[in-house]
Amino acid sequence: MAKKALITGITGQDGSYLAEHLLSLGYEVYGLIRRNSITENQQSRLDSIAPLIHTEYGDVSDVSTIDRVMMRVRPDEVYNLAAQSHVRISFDVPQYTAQTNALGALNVLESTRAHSPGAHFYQASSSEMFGNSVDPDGKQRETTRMVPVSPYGCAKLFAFNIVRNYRRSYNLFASNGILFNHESPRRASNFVTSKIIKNAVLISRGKLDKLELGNLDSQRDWGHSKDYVRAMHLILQHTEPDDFVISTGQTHSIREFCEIVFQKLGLDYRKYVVQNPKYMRPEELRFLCGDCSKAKATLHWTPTYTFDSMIDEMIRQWSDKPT
Ligand code: G4F
Repeated sequence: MAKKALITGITGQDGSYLAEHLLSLGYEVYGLIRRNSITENQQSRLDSIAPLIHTEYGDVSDVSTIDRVMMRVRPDEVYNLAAQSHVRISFDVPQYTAQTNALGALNVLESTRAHSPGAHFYQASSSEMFGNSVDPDGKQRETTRMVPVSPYGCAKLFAFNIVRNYRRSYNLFASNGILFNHESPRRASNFVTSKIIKNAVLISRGKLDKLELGNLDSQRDWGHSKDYVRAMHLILQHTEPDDFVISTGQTHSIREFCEIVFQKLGLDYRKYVVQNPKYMRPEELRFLCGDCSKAKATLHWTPTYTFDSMIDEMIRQWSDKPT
């Protein structure tokens, strides 16, 4: 019989790639969709697989819907990807962020414990939980201290810890993937990689003359979402529940990212990129570079995209859009 997977946050970048990956492995895929007043585009990332998956309106903050879906589906695997995923916006909506990212995760976990206790549970934990902690070798790993610097990171840290607590207290198969930044053509354009690429393409066409950004000196370890959803699945196939860093081990500043993208389009970023304090954060996470040796050794996970091939794919996608 086909395994059943329930994905919260299925309409997002990771949710949609994960659904495609699980379908390719023969899973029956169920997804929770948060109702939005603008239906257009809301499920556009799922367009190609819509007839193959089962979706239901729900929200991780609404326990009754989670329980109802959990009881009906009784999934073998639960992937909790639903979140308010934008770090800067979490400073504007800290309570909503905590409700969704912290209590929402607890709601899904508690519902799994109550109605599908044998299910393997995946929590989308984040490198934002580390804050500005870095090990002496310049990396972050599973054992690095977590001292978050944003409401988003604080809420994610609660979810991370409650997953570990439920694992030990109730013997649940509950695991955390500590994912570093991951991008793709499906990344929303208010995250920095998509924003830079989308606007650099517009500039190259003469449709725009400036790109306003915030902090250009922070550094991120950027991988590709498609590689990272494979890791999510592998984490739940492991013999025991555990926590894994998923990263590339390479880091670049936002400035370098601009330089590379503009160069690929035949432009000099220094002529177009300006800073606007509006995009700065009250507290910034300055540096991320993950050590994913544990995932490589235990799960035999390796990324297939390079930094360059990821950028090229994103540039192609934005270049193909009519303007
Ligand atoms: O693309 P970002 O908004 O991603 P951020 O904040 O690192 O968060 C992403 O990665 C986390 C994993 O560590 C996830 F948990 C989270 O859900 C999300 O996917 O910003 C990246 C960097 C930051 O340092 C930011 O200050 O880019 C800098 N930046 C500079 N100008 C900007 C801008 N970020 C955005 N979004 N917009 C700007 O104009």
